[in-house]
Amino acid sequence: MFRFPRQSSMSLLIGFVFGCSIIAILSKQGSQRCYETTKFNQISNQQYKKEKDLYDKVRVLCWVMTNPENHGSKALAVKETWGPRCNILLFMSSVNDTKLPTIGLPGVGEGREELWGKTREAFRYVWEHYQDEADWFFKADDDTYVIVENLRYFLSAYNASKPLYFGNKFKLIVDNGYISGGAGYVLSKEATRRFVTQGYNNKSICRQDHGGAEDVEMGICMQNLNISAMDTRDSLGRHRFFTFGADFHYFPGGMYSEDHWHWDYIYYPPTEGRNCCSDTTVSFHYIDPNTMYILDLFLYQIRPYGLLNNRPAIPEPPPDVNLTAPRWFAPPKPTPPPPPTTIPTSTKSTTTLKPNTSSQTSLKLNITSQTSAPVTTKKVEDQRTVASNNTTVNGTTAKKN
Ligand SMILES: *[C@@H]1O[C@H](CO)[C@@H](O)[C@H](O)[C@H]1NC(C)=O
Ligand SMILES: *[C@@H]1O[C@H](CO)[C@@H](O)[C@H](O)[C@H]1NC(C)=O
Ligand SMILES: *[C@@H]1O[C@H](CO)[C@@H](O)[C@H](O)[C@H]1NC(C)=O
Ligand SMILES: *[C@@H]1O[C@H](CO)[C@@H](O)[C@H](O)[C@H]1NC(C)=O
Ligand SMILES: *[C@@H]1O[C@H](CO)[C@@H](O)[C@H](O)[C@H]1NC(C)=O
Ligand SMILES: *[C@@H]1O[C@H](CO)[C@@H](O)[C@H](O)[C@H]1NC(C)=O
Ligand SMILES: *[C@@H]1O[C@H](CO)[C@@H](O)[C@H](O)[C@H]1NC(C)=O
Ligand SMILES: *[C@@H]1O[C@H](CO)[C@@H](O)[C@H](O)[C@H]1NC(C)=O
Ligand SMILES: *[C@@H]1O[C@H](CO)[C@@H](O)[C@H](O)[C@H]1NC(C)=O
Ligand SMILES: CC(=O)N[C@H]1CO[C@H](CO)[C@@H](O)[C@@H]1O
Repeated sequence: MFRFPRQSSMSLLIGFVFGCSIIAILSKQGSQRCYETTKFNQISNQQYKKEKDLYDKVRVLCWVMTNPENHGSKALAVKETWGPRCNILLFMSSVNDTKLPTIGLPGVGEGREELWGKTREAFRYVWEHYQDEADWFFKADDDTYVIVENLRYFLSAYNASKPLYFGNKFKLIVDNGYISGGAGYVLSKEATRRFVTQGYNNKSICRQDHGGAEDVEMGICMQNLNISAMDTRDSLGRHRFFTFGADFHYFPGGMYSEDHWHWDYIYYPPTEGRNCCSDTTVSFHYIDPNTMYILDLFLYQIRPYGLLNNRPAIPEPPPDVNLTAPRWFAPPKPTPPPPPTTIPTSTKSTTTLKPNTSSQTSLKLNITSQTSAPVTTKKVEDQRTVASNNTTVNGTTAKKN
């Protein structure tokens, strides 16, 4: 119910204040005030004019998973930063809160065990109320930061009448892979239609109760509905949807030096350093409210003088355009060097450092060669691929081999 005009920050602000008072008047708690919007982001008119062609062509409804505890903090930060850039912005919660405002989904509780139930109900809600007003239906958490313009740009290459869904793909559990929840995922109109009209009420397609891991249940559902979990990397193999913040993906160590679960889940090779992230990155996760405001400051206000933007009109296809790439697996860990035993104390440190350093370097080199040439990963793909999960998906149809 919370929409934003597109052209000027002034009307944005007016629309917000006005919308809020309407809600306050309509609701019985007329005295309830909107949340303070002192930090409300100023989006320049120019930004929106430039992007206007896509704003109208690639209409994105964003719904944000939140809960009463976060309405005035995390969800508010979304509302004051990236949220209004969506064509339609909705906050889904277990209670109606006229201040944000939120939609209190009926019959839905709070807590991790309810996330799938909330997701089911939220998609049903947006389909019932907004099916004609959006082409894409994007789910985000209240700690996901989204660059909505890049989401539109990326989606502009696809047809919303096809059964597709997009995000950061994980390789486990679901044959075709499933999209991780934290970075957000977007369903095409056709995918949303199938979910609500075919999956929602059919227990052989989608889980009917509220339990289970939200993103996994959605992945199973999508697969049963023949909806493809797409590759969202750019043509250079750099990711666009991130399960963590940029620093985690940028700096080696986050995933590379320890047994991080993400390492075992990610479907496509991870990328790090300056090449961690696509120029047209869409989302980061685990972003606290303050960081959202700072990201907004750097992305929408501060501008280095004289930069050119030479992006092609439509993004180049991702490396795995036909969804035939096998799952990526981490290179084997180097075996730890034997503990030094008879080395005098004076030389101990230097000697023990050597095997450590060299093994780490070789590990990194192997990673680098994979990430810098994503097209060759098929060849490089190691022999530990799980044969039992071999599934080929072509564009819109999924077939188990
Ligand atoms: C929120 O309000 C709507 C509309 O009045 C109502 O249908 C819904 O049941 C309410 N949700 C909750 C959780 O009370
Ligand atoms: C999009 O897909 C639908 C259904 O497959 C098709 O009818 C339509 O022509 C496509 N639109 C474009 C622009 O390709
Ligand atoms: C549920 O889905 C299955 C598998 O697609 C289908 O055979 C069955 O007819 C569906 N049931 C209903 C009630 O639509
Ligand atoms: C999915 O595709 C398979 C094979 O083409 C087909 O048998 C099945 O009915 C489809 N399921 C749905 C829900 O469309
Ligand atoms: C992917 O599919 C397109 C269209 O079906 C086809 O032209 C292209 O050759 C395929 N690419 C690969 C790598 O299979
Ligand atoms: C090097 O190896 C030693 C023992 O194998 C270990 O305690 C230490 O943490 C390692 N250092 C680094 C930087 O990995
Ligand atoms: C790195 O690649 C080289 C050459 O392909 C190989 O010999 C070495 O075992 C690999 N190292 C790791 C840690 O996979
Ligand atoms: C997995 O699928 C690929 C592509 O269809 C095929 O080349 C390969 O032989 C399959 N592997 C197994 C173990 O079925
Ligand atoms: C998948 O696409 C490839 C290349 O376009 C084609 O050869 C193959 O027949 C397709 N498989 C299915 C199941 O549609
Ligand atoms: C992975 C797959 O085939 N789907 C299955 C993926 O592999 C594991 C192990 O075979 C199974 O548990 C899954 O059901």
